[in-house]
Amino acid sequence: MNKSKHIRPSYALVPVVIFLMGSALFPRSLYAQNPACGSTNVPSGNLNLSWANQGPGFYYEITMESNIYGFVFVTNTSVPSLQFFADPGHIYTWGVRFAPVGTQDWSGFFDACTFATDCGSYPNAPACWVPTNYDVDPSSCNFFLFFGNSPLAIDDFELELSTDPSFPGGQTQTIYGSASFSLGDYSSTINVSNLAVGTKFFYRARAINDCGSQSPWSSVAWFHTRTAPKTLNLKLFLKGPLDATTLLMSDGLRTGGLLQNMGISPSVLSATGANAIVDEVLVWSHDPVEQDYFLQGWLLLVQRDGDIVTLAGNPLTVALPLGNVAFSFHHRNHLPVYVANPINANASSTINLDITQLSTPLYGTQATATVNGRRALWPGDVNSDGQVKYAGVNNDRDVVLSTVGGSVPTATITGQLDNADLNMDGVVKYAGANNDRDVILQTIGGSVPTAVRTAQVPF
Ligand SMILES: [Ca+2]
Ligand SMILES: [Ca+2]
Ligand SMILES: [Ca+2]
Repeated sequence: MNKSKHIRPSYALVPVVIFLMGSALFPRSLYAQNPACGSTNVPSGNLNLSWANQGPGFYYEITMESNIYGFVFVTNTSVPSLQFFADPGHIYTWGVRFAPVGTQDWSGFFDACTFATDCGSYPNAPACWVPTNYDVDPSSCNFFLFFGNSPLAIDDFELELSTDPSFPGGQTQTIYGSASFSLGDYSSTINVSNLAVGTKFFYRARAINDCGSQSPWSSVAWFHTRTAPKTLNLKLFLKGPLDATTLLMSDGLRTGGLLQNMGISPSVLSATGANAIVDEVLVWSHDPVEQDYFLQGWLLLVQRDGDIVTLAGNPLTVALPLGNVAFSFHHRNHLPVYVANPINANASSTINLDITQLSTPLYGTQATATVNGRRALWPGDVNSDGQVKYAGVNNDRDVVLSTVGGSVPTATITGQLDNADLNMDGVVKYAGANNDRDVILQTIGGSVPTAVRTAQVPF
């Protein structure tokens, strides 16, 4: 059933001339019994080939060609019959020769015998599996179609693509593909490039067999291509390094030389003042319906004044999923946040999302700390498990202690970029002024050591 028709060479039935010598040794003739030579409208599908029995002591070699695929197979059998899958709409030519068991003393082939198959039943409608989401790359989109578990003799498929779900002529792109299955995998992928940006497309597919018979259309699927590039003006505060009076974050990691080798542009890393770099942050876009579906993620930098920029120091400018998009913001030792109101990415060329403003709704309850009337991400998740814990199993405080050596609480570690440095001053400190342990205690409420603060995100 593996057709592989595009790679198999076509060569004429091996027979006659080469095996004249064998024919002379074994002059008996073989006769096709089923299908009879010259048969037409032979039912396609599983077909039992049979020929004149030569009795015990002989085995047979069968050679099969089709007018569409060329050479199909050559195989041996010890009985005078062979089951074979006949595709619809083919003209098959086959031959059989025989030899005593254990020898290669072949007889001649019987005269080339030809039969034609019917058109078979229409193939089942395929299913359109991919794409289905809002974030399809318009420059290169793979369509993934599935043709059922036993697709009889599907040869090609037809894919229609339109912005109108009724697929009107003149507004519909038609793409033909070859369904070259491998055994057990009845799916096909076809790539379409240069789709329009920021557009909702509908698509459907149908299968075509070798007779040209078409299956019904699949059900209609749809997807959105990404928008044209948008500029994202993003802003957040990390409470760990945030000065509550000036509302500027410390750039102690940068001044301590701990942000080297991160691929940050030198001019960006050397900036001082409000635009000095504090640390890396990660921003993700999400499907606003399937909120745990991460679409795209970007590794970015946060400045002392909260502005989020690329490693080259610019606002993020990217193509986004068409329609509503949600965003989440992450930092390695602060709890992440998820923006509750999805943003319509197609509405304008610029998106402003300021997580420091109390007026920006976030998912969950107390998703951030409030510092001087502004929002700031909760610090203290040293072990990056989405919770800030001061006591008990997997708590974050013990990690701070073990980072400074585990036994002498007044020990400190400097010169390392470490998650335990929660106030991000370049020093890991468990006790004394400006220690990192108290940051954990403040985040969980400051009074009940067993309290736990959990990230307010829907994933
Ligand atoms: Ca700035
Ligand atoms: Ca934790
Ligand atoms: Ca510190």
